[in-house]
Amino acid sequence: MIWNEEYETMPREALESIQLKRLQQVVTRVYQNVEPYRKKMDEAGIKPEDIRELRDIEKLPFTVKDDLRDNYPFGMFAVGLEKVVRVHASSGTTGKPTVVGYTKKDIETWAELMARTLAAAGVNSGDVVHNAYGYGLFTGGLGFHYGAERLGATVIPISGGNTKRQIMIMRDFGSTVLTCTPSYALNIAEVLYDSGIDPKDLNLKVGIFGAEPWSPKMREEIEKKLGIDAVDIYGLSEIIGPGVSVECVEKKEGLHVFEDHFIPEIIDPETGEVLPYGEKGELVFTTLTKEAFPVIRYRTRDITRLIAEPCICGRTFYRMEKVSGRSDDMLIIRGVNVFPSQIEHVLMSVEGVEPHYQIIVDRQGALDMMEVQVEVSEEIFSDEIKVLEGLAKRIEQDLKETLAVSCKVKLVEPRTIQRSEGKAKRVIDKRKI
Ligand code: DLL
Repeated sequence: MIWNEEYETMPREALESIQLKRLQQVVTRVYQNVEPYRKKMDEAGIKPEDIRELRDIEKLPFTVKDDLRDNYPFGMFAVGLEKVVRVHASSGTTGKPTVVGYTKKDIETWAELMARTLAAAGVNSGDVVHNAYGYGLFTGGLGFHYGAERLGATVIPISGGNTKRQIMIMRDFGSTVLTCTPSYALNIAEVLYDSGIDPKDLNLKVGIFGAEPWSPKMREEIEKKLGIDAVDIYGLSEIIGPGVSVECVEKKEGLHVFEDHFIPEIIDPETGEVLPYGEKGELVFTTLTKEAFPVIRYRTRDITRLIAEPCICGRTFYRMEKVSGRSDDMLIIRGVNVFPSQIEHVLMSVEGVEPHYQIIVDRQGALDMMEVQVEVSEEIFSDEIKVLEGLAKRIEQDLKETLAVSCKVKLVEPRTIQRSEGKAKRVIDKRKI
């Protein structure tokens, strides 16, 4: 179902004229109200009047996470706190969190975008949404909550954790929609099987999973184990939270970006150049309508490409391909660039290997060492040592072929790698400590 036909199926030309008008407005607003933006634009010799066509966006300076840190906590808000009705924050890997703010109207916009998101996944007012994203400073819980209410669905604000109780509630309340991270969905599936409950006894029909990268193979696993459609949702606190882009359940291929509110660009992460249409690179977003915390050309570090091809669902918004990794997630192992997503891809193509793994990086003397710990199924684990060793060797070879660097593979007993209740921690890099 399409929640907002008028905007979501708007002809491109009309959409682009709205985008230009809104871009001019937001650039003027940040220039007038947010000192760090004014300073950067003055340094670059750009005035709001220089934005005459959409392509002029390329003249504007980028915004990066450090800009937000340097102006912690509220220094990049474009309105006074008396207009801010909510703050959220995302915990970075280092130091202080990134703080974002919303006016009353921003909360309205967000609820609208999340209603569109849920509708794209096939949710309607008769559905019971089991919302297991974390409630709190994280944007996931409350983002979905407001969207589900706007749509008129019944929302269960369960938040993350206490998986057994989640399952009881899911069964007793007849939840039809599951919203959580993909790693937590797998965790729930596992506990479900342990409790001897057949997923068919539940009412679940669809899950909307995001907030972390997950491979197409992981989707297959979740869909099979829970007997549902699994749809990908993308977003980040700096832009609004969840509700930046989502797959439609009709196609499940590429996430429609809500382009009437956000302009996406793809740049070369090394040079900052905008890449020609269709190329893979770093995703950059400009918000067009946000009042409290507008952002101009924010570098997400997420790697993807844009798809302009029309979609069977009827939405005219461009799609972004499933995020394949982050430019700053890249590990450098003995000089070779390695992405965790490449490792996941290799692991998931091996029979008997479970989707639970962890990558441990350490340094021995001057040499980087990488160990991939991965769970195998009960059957494999109870096999002879020789069989296990053979399998580990095979995965080591496959990884070496893909990554061009060698690593050690350790097959571990089922259920030994810590399960996630929110975003999974895949990499432990001991070199930095
Ligand atoms: O994770 C917002 C969100 C909540 C999205 C619930 C979807 C569902 P942050 O905590 O600020 O916000 O983290 C943002 O998470 O830059 C990506 O690296 C990653 N990420 C989010 N969604 C996806 C996805 C929320 N579908 C960061 N695929 C982003 C891959 C994702 N990575």
